[in-house]
Amino acid sequence: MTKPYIFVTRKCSEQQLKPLYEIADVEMWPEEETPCPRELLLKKAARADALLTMLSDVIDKELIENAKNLKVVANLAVGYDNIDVSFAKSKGVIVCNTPDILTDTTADLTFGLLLATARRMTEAAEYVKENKWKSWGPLLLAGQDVHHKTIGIVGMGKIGQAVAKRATGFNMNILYHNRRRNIEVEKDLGAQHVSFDELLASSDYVVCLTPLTDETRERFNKDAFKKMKKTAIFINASRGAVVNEADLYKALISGEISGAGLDVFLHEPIASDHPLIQLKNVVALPHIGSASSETRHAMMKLCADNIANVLNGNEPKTIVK
Ligand code: 8YV
Repeated sequence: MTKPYIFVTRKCSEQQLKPLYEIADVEMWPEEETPCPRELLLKKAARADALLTMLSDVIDKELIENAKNLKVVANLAVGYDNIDVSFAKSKGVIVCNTPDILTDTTADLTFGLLLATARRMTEAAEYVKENKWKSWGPLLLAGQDVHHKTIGIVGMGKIGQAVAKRATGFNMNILYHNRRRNIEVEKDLGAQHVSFDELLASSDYVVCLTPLTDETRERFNKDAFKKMKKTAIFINASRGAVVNEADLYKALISGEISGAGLDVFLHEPIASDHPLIQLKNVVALPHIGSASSETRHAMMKLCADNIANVLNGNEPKTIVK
């Protein structure tokens, strides 16, 4: 019997993918940072039994339609907005993601980004490295406090809750907005559910952690930024497309809000001359929410286990429903 064929769209640790090498012919795109070109991905997918994919791979109708042997797509991410899940399902293709194991790592980064933006850490670090530190002034690089301020979390899923937990350590007042209220979170973390508008108006830090859906696309637009405090800092660790970047840029230069910490962008990688990332009051990161070595390795292993389970006729560990 011929072995199944698995295509892995980016260089991953072979050690973590061991369960796959034991049961299949595994081919891996050899680049760590450059995505597999679309044409090649289509070609590989056409004969693949399984794909291990990244957020940057578009797994759409065209690809799925032509992938006659495809049984499972394991996405190295908790999000799956790059995959046409309902079409995959209609073709009997199972979609898996990597929830839970990245929750704390992503919450650490999100809270760190909030701290870095509020306390102007990247600007201050550059100041030292660029040899600008010649003396000391009482308001030199003064940022704003985080402790005892109000954090407003939009999207109180697992990562949102983990961020809220961190905020309690900073004695923050916690507001949240979510499609569904979560009474447990309210009891455990003292978080208060409010409307989107109330959250915008009352928060010192507005933290976006929603998945990208038709409902959340460009939710942070000029109307939203207008409703925020002039001193507010906007943090985005979900998806770039939940923000209208032109509106965010205008809000930042006009002083409608005071700063932004962004780990995600509409087009990634963002162009180095993009006006948004030139601003002093913006801290920009290259989508590293889950990027600790431990977590990324665990994500690879989970993808491998999910694919192996499906190809062996078993239930995957984490399936997108
Ligand atoms: C990804 C993410 O893991 O999990 C997600 O949804 O956004 C990140 O943690 C990363 O972009 C690799 O695909």
